[in-house]
Amino acid sequence: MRQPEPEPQSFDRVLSSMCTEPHPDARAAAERFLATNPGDPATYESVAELEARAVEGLATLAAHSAPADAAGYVTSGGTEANVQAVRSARNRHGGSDGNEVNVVAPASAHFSFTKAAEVLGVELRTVPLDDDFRADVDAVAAAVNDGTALVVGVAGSTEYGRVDPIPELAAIAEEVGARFHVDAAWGGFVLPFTDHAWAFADAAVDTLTIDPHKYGQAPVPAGGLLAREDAALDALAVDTPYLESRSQATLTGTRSGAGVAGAVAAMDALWPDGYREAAERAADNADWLADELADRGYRVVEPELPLVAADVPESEFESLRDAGWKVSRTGAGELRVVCMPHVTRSALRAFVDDLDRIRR
Ligand code: 0PR
Repeated sequence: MRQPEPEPQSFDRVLSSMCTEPHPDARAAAERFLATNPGDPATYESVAELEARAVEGLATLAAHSAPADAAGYVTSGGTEANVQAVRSARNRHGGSDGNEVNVVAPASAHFSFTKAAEVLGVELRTVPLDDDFRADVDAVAAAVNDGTALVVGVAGSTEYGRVDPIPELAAIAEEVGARFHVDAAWGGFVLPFTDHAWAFADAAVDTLTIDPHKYGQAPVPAGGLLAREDAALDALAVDTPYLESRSQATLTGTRSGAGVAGAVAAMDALWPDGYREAAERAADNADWLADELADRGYRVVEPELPLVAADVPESEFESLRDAGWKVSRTGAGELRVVCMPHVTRSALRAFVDDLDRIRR
């Protein structure tokens, strides 16, 4: 018997996700390319052409200029991009020949780096943050050595939306002959409209994660990996003897053509004005919410990018969840609200009204 189809989650009360409603053009493009596989570019030629445009678009964001040139591809989310950045650096540092290599990352780095270290057999050296949740530069300098294949900086951290001191971290990596990777999976589509130094234009960044399916308003699972040099991708290539294309640098084999086409359509529709407007609206919303929470006596972590964290007691947090709000908590237990494009001011007002009702 056919079961009734469940409805997808409505975004009305989703305040903790880094996914968002895709742009209508992106949704339409994704549907058209649902059955295509960019992993076989000799067969699915048009989606392969689209992927080159996606990389050019992402490179434009990361270089602050157009036209921009970078190697890269559309990954399955930020996790694949981060795993591949670690894998590329490991291989280029001799780690695939049995040498022991390590990766140095701030404690704020996403858990995908833990997965990468485990799968790739590299040591992950996690270093402490400063008192504003950014990588502590001195701690990073103390942790690197000759075996360091990769230093990681985060531009838009998952828990607090912080941007690490990217140029300083790049300099440390360079000094010890390590590669430097920036994880801008979430921040990448907001940062071009701020004055943060975070990307190819600002520092010697070797590889960069920047996900269209987060702030880029593309459909899941469109992540992005960029590399300054082709050699970073060459270090990932394996032979593919029975395909017309002779090698493959991606981690997954069959990939989402919908993600690729959706990413291009979203960037065509929104870069740069649409993304600028979304970033400005999100920043205003985050500031507004931070003020409202501070006015009510909560300790609020000042938003830097559009993400608000505040100390809200467990019982109130649970009541907000019971009221249908999809909120989450940081590792330290603070309520976390990610002001994605679907999060409107009126939704935040309703959220604060519910909080007031709960507190009474
Ligand atoms: N890098 C950063 C800085 C991230 O924040 C994330 C995901 C990743 C890498 C990994 O990206 P993928 O999840 O695309 O592989 N950050 C969110 C998180 O872990 C992901 C997320 C998205 C969680 C949507 C919930 C959700 O509904 O919180």
